[in-house]
Amino acid sequence: MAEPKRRDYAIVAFALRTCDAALEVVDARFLASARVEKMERRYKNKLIICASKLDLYPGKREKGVIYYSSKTGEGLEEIRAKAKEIAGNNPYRKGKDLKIAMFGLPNAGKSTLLNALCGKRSAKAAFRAGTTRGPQWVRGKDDMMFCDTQGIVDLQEGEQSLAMKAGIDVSDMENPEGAAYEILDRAFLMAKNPVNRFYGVAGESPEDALEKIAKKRGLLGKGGDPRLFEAAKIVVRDFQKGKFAIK
Ligand SMILES: Nc1nc2c(ncn2[C@@H]2O[C@H](COP(=O)(O)OP(=O)(O)OP(=O)(O)O)[C@@H](O)[C@H]2O)c(=O)[nH]1
Ligand SMILES: [Mg+2]
Repeated sequence: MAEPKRRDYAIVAFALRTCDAALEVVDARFLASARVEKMERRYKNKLIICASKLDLYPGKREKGVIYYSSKTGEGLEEIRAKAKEIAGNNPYRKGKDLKIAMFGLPNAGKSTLLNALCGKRSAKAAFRAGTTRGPQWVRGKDDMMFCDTQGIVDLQEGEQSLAMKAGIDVSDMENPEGAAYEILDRAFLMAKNPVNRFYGVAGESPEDALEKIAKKRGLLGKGGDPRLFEAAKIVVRDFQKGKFAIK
């Protein structure tokens, strides 16, 4: 897996080098852990940090970050205005177009943001990390050109930590149980266990909860054993989609 990831980095870095403003798209729920610091440092002069999925995140807001929701439209105008300002001020800009490129982890919301800013559905967006495979330039209003890019991940990042930021699709995971137990462990520390509540089970421990979720969903193998691998995929995906929130 290392080679394609390295290639993705180089391709995205090229798009960022040639743009006048760089929009980093980070899921607001995972702002502390899901930023691509290497790119932030390299392109700090033209960087705008945009925290997506505000509709799924009622928490505290960090300074210097624009929070927005592609669902409700909140914050989009602020991003458009800031991008226009930074791109327009670039003294090295070539030509009339204001070139604005997106970057961030897979599934962060880059393609959806590009479509919202352009007012058309040009970029393919879907709930599957790895939907965008390469850069795509799309013309917006006011001489603005937007570039969608594929998601990038740290070469050293493991699948469990990536899953906790919704940056890997469960169908690509070798061990979804690892992430599911992390989610369940954290849910069990909360006063009103959001996982037990969401699935309508009375799990007494993380292990017991996963078994009960599997049974409730009819995920049973030979001899009636609960299929924990399948149940874990459901829990991780529902968590990634924001069906329940954990601290
Ligand atoms: N609730 C909510 N969902 C969002 C928002 N923005 C994006 N999404 C959802 O997040 C999922 C991923 O969105 P994409 O735009 O495809 O993400 P991406 O960053 O382009 O992903 P890759 O192409 O895999 O790198 C989709 O299911 C979107 O509908 C938002 O502001 N709020
Ligand atoms: Mg995309």
